Amino acid sequence: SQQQPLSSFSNVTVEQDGDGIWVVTLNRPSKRNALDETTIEELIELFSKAPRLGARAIVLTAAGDHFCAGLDLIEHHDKDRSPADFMHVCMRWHEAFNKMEYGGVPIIAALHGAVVGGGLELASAAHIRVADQTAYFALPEGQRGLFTGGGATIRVTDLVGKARMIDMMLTGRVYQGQEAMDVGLVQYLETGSSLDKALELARNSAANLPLSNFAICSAVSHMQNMSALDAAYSEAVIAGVVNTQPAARERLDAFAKKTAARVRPNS
Ligand code: 1HE
Repeated sequence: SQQQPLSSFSNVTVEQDGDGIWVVTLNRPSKRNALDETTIEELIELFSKAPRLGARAIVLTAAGDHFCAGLDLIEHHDKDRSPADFMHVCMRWHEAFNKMEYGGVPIIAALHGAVVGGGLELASAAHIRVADQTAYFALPEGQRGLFTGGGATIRVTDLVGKARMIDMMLTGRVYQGQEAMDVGLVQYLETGSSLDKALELARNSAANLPLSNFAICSAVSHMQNMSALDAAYSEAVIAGVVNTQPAARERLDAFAKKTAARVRPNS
């Protein structure tokens, strides 16, 4: 069936170039891009549709001085939600972030300013994180009388390990700069613009065959949820499909004819 186009969003903007590079911008800077229910619904639609609307790589960025302040605390305060209400809120966050992590299209988060609480949960659902010198990371939920509900217990723990995760949650510890790199919160730390670097990485990733990227940006995550035995089986099946794709033939021919680039150390 024909894929429906994107709705017009109020809190998120989407720019697409002719090569399938999408730039998705959280666009509620006056509220530091806090994640309200509307934004989460927009992210669900966007990341559900993007793989079938031709996105080859997506850069996730944000307007204003901060990437994202996490859960919209004012909305949460005003709605005075019940446990069931908030459970359903969290289920929608999981829907959005799972669409990102398992959707098969590379997502590169370009980070600056506060990347805190649910903002860090959002960033951790991307496949690559790039920080600039202003970016800082924390989980202030404990201090606010809250708990993470958007997947941090899984994804941030995967990035930094259990001991650092519990320390961040208990003490509100802030990571930034080289330390954020060293603990694994980000993969790139830029002296210049994180957006420029994320765009470069997106273009590089988009030069891979889409089926390879689909496997990279879904299979690794799925395999983490499996036993080693099932993961090895799945890897064999996926490699069977990906590594025999007709589109790979030309790249293999180039290697055989010695015209393909060789892997060399960084200069
Ligand atoms: C907000 C939010 C928000 C700002 N919800 N409205 N997250 C936090 O605990 C982070 C809370 N926010 C902050 O610590 C700071 O706002 C920032 C470091 C992000 C930015 O500081 P600053 O000085 O630039 O801005 P500000 O003056 O604090 O806020 C500017 C406006 O943004 C103000 O609104 P205004 O209408 O009074 O102008 C703030 O109310 C608004 N704002 N952050 C709503 N978070 C699924 S569970 C997830 C659990 C969590 O994510 S807990 C949240 C953790």
